[in-house]
Amino acid sequence: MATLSIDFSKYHGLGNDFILIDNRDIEKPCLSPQDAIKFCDRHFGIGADGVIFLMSAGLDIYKMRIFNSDGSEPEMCGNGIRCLAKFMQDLQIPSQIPSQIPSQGGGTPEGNRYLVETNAGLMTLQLNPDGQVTVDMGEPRLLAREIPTTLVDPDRKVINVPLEVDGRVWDVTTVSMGNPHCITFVADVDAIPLAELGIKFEHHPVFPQRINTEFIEVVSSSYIKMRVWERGAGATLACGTGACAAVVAGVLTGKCDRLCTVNLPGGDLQIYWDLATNHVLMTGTADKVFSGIISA
Ligand code: ZDP
Repeated sequence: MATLSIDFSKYHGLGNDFILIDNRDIEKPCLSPQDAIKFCDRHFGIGADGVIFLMSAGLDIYKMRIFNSDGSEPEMCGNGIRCLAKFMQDLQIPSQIPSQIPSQGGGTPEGNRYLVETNAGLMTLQLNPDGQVTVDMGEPRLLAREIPTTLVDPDRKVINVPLEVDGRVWDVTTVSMGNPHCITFVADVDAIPLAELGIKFEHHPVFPQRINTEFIEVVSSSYIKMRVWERGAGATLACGTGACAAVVAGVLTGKCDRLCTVNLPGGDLQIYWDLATNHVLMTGTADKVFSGIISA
């Protein structure tokens, strides 16, 4: 007998794909982590890297929650939050703050702007007239205890620190964008055995909350190529928080400009780490694929 009947929409940001659910009317996510595992399955379910819930945290206050495809709950999700911005616009939720983008014809400014709470803090989402979404991802966190990692003393930063994984020493830089990232610069990202290494980084004992791992090839100071192994989701076509973390690591190690394009298997993201505010801005696409009803 059917026990569930839930409307959902499928979106993706550069091929990083999510099941989005309007969960504003109830306090808890309407799916359990076990349901998330089931519906994310690409053969026995809808197929996705995660499930995202649009929650209401009070009158006109929105919150994002997300389950990875393994049922774990990360603090934040960069590609997912761009999809959420599109989802909120498609639900005709009015702009919460005045747009910063002047209209072409001099009338009402274009592009909804939303404020969304996450477990990594408050994010500002801007829908751009060209269809892309810019998210103010807030400040990167760099201290070892904020990642968290035991690689160095808790109040120090991990910038180019040697770490042995799979019998090889890698110089790593760690950055938290709310969720933890370990960045390694390599000569050729396509030569990296991603699945084999990624799982070993993810479960390395120096990362008590596990880790997302990004391998970066610097093509130029304003263009880098990234391959990612995500905590709880494995190899994905893109990772928004990872792209932000990679540019922060690139700036800290003198390899990247503050404005940098990150090429991922699913496409490009523009990242800007603003010196004046210390905030990281991420711009990229987010697209709807289809809607349906979960009935199980
Ligand atoms: O931190 C984690 O456990 C990630 N798997 C969360 C998802 C991150 C994501 N790929 C992104 O774009 O930031 C969705």
